[in-house]
Amino acid sequence: MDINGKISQISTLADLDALKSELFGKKGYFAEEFAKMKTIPPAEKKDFAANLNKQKGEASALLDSKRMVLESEALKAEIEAENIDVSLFSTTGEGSLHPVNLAMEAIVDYFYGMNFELKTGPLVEDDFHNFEALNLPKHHPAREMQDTFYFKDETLLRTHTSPVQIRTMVKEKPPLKIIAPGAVFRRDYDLTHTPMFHQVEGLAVDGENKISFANLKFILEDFLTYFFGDVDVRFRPSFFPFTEPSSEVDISCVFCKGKGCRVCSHTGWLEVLGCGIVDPNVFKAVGYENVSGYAFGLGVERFAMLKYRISDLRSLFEGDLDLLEQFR
Ligand code: 2U9
Repeated sequence: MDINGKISQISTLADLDALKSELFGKKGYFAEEFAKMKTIPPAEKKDFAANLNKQKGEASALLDSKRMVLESEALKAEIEAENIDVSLFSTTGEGSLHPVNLAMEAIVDYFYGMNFELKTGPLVEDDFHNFEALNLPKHHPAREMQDTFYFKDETLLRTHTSPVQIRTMVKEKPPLKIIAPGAVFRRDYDLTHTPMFHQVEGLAVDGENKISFANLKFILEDFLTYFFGDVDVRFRPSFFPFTEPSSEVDISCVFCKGKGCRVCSHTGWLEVLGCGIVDPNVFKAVGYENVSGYAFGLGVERFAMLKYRISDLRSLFEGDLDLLEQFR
């Protein structure tokens, strides 16, 4: 029998299985050939058997490699049939930016228009850029508020976008005005906190005594009325390790216009960002001398929720089409 010829003609896995039983089955070719041993003269038996075993081994190996080829062709055909062409037009409607990205773009647009330069940096950071340079030395209790995810090589997921400002100052000379948007990570998970969220932080640095709290108040009041419309803005003293003095900033409640409701806990105010005059220790860490500066930071999810009246933070992370389609 021309076994090689038969195997080379096979084009489907079903044909292959059929040929396999034709060759190796109980009443198959090799069974019948071995049965002929009885009639072979004793002197020729050894050669006959050796030849047959060789044929059998070769046929088995050929069938195995043919099976591999046919199976990979079948898999390729299956993948090609299932292939999704992401460049095709949608039949269900156009996509849209996620509300967090919409808010982030609106925030960045404002500061871009105010001559701030856009900067980004790595999500996996080291201790120096994320903590040490920001006046948060090892074992400082303020680190507990920003616990994060650590890797074995002492790198970590950044807890704020501040390392972007540190990297910029290490590389570039003052004066500078920069805005740093992006994802940040913290060991937090409850109704109002997620392990990943987005921040936009800003930093302005110029010569000694050139930048004051008045400059900071102006830009944030202007920005908040640009973003939220006609709101009142109030500054409250606070503490951050990287700024001194520091302040938290509230806007009059966008839901009740300051009258007091459940969202603002009947205070009439909503806390929206933190800011301050950059602590001299931060400038020392990056080798800046005789400078002054202001910095601020905000959580983009909170801005998106207040602007678009989204009540549950978790809905921003669920890919819920009922929510997302409203932003088309
Ligand atoms: C450098 C120096 C100072 C950035 C600042 C805050 C205050 C702040 C929070 C807002 C809501 C974090 O996302 S949030 O939870 N941020 O309150 N951020 S000052 O200060 C800096 C940054 C970089 C070099």
